[in-house]
Amino acid sequence: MEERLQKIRDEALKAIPEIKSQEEWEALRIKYLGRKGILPELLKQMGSLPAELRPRIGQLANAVKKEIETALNTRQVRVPSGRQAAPKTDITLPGRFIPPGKLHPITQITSEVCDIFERLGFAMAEGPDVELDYYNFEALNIPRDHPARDMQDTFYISENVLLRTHTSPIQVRTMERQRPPLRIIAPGKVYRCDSDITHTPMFHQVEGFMVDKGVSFADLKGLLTIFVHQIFDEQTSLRFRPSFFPFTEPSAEIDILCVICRGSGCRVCSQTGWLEVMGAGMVDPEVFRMVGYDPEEVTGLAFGMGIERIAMLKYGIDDIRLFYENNLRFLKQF
Ligand code: 2NL
Repeated sequence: MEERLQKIRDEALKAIPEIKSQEEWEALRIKYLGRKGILPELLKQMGSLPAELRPRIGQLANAVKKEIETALNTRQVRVPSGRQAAPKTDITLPGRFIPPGKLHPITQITSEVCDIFERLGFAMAEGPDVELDYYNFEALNIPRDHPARDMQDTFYISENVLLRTHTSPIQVRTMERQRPPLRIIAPGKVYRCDSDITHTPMFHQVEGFMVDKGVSFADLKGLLTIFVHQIFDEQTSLRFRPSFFPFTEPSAEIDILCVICRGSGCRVCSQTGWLEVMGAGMVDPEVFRMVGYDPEEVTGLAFGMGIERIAMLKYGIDDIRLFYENNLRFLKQF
C-alpha cells in the first residue's frame, strides 16, 4: 500500500508540470482527486487493512492527496484557457458618441434669475410644495373671503393643507426663523387649479424680498431695473403701474418695453408696446406684525415673477405647454 501511494504521487507530480490546457488540468484533477479518482478509491480500501497499519497509511494517503492538490492549484493559475484570456481592445477605434444632457429651459432661467440676485447679495431659500393654509394665505394678509382662497383656484389637500399657490410662504418661514436684515430669493414650483393656453396647473415662480431699516420704494425700482437690464438687455426699459396685492402696500405691476416690437405695437404686446413681467411692492405692515417684526422699525420690498413668462418672452415662445411636453426637438434648442 505504501509503495502504491508513493508511485501515484511520483506519477502525478511528474504529469502536472506538463499540463498544457484547462482541459488537461481538469482531466488530471478528475483522475487523481475526482469522486471515482485514484486516491479516493484507495482510501476506500483502508478498511481492509490491519488496524495497526491504518493510522500510518491514512496519514500518508492524506499527505499525498494534499501534495497533488497543491501542485494542481499552483499549476492552474499559470494555464489561462482561451476562454479566460481577456479580449484585446482596439484602442484606435473611434469612441461611441454620448450626447451631452442639458438643463431644462425653465431650470436655466430660474438659475439665471437667482444668479442675478445672488450677485446683489440675496441668499437663496427653499420650502415645501405642500404647505399650511397659514403660511400660504393667513400670514400674508389674504383674508378668508379672498377669491384666491376659493376651492376653484387652490388645490386643497385638507382644510388646512394645500399646494402652495406662490413661493411667498418660503419668505414667511424665513422671517419666523431669522431677524432683519434679510435678503432672500425664493424659487420653486407653484400650483393653481387652472388650465388653458396661457395657464398650467403647475408653474414656476421666483420671489424676492429685502427687509431692513430704511428700505424704500427707490431700492425696489433700482433692484428691478438692474434685474431687467441683466435678464433681457440694457435697452429694455421698464415702467411701474399702480396695482394691488393684499401683502404689499403700495403695490405695483412692472411692464417692460415689448421685446418684439420695442414699443411700436405688435400682436405679442396687444399693440400697447409694453409687456407685464412681474408684481412688486412694499411689504404690508400687517405681514410684519404676523411674524413679530416691528413695522415702525423695519420696512421691506418684495417682488414676484413667473419663470415661464420670462422664458417665453426671452426666447419668443408662444405656447406655455411646450415646456411640459418633453419634445426633444423643442428642448434641444436651449
Ligand atoms: C406676481 C406678484 C408678488 C410678493 C409677490 C411678497 C412676499 C412676502 C411679503 C410680501 Cl413674504 N410680498 N411677495 C409681493 C408682491 C408681488 O408677486 O405677480 N407674481 C407672479
